[in-house]
Amino acid sequence: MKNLKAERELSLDFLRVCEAAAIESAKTMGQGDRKYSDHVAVEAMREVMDTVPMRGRIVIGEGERDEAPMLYIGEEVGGGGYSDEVRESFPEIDIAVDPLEGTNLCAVGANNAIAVLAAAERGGLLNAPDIYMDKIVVGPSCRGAVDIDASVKDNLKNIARRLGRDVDDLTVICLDRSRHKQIIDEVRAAGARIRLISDGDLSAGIAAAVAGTNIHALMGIGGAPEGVITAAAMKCLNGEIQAKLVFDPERLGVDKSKVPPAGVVIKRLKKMGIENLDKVYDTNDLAPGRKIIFAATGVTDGSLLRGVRFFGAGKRTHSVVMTTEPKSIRFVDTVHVEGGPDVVIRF
Ligand code: VTB
Repeated sequence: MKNLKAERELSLDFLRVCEAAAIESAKTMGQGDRKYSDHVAVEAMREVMDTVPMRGRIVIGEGERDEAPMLYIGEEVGGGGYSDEVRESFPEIDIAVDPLEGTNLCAVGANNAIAVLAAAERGGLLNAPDIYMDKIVVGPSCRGAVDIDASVKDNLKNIARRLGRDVDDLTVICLDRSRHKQIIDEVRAAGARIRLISDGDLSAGIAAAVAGTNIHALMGIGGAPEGVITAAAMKCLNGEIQAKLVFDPERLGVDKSKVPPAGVVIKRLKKMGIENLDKVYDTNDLAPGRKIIFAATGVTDGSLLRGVRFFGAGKRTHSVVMTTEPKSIRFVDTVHVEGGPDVVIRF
């Protein structure tokens, strides 16, 4: 009972963490400086994170210790201001953060930038390397109906069957990258519709798992860290992700000088204990935790969340907070009142 209470409260603490990051980055929306937008999100997230009553450890963050001053992998967070004795009683939590998912989106004021994190008991989130990952994400009705190694055509046929509709009635979401030419061609040939996005395959994956968003699957290669956070969301939403690590520059369609050679990455992966490079990761491999908490706040308007609104005497944020124990999904509309007693709050 005590743990259940602690988890519920932690989820609301993590809500505050995401709200703070979203507000600070939203202030920079459209300024065309993605690095700065990210920087303020990281600072705000880190500051509030430290007030959370937990013994937290970052497992997915802004990079390795020597390349990121804050929220680096392995950093211990939380429990600030409490005595060591009190801290000892706090739960041990692993955390994956993306303080600003879609830095470019925020920099140009485009849709679907979010501040997001996932948390779990120790070991509950895969310490994924910061490389690319091929993914397929679907919602609850299509769990078990897709296979990342199958053709796009077969996957679409199975999704359509589960959803009781024709393939033409499906919409696939995909990052607009040259590496996805084949997927895009195959979706078009199958007769389904497609939404190409410039960035943000994490919020796109979540949209694919929520009915009513008019997105039925996410396909293609994005970041591996985003894949882990997506998996945490899938555990809460009963959706499914299947994924494979990708490091071959040919497949990524990127300039070879921009990514480390495959040999170097393979060495790094082996050092991390990843032996099977072709492994298909499912939802549980990426987020094995039993007690998952997922929180996200809209920075700019999106398909699931509204962006931060500023109204002189305060701010309004829109978030989703989900937990697996108990299974709950809360959409939270918070008014952060800053003005005096005469401030009017609108419905
Ligand atoms: C991916 C995707 C992210 O950036 O990491 C992408 O997972 C980067 O891909 O959601 P490229 O290197 O091809 O640009 C995001 O889209 C975040 O904006």
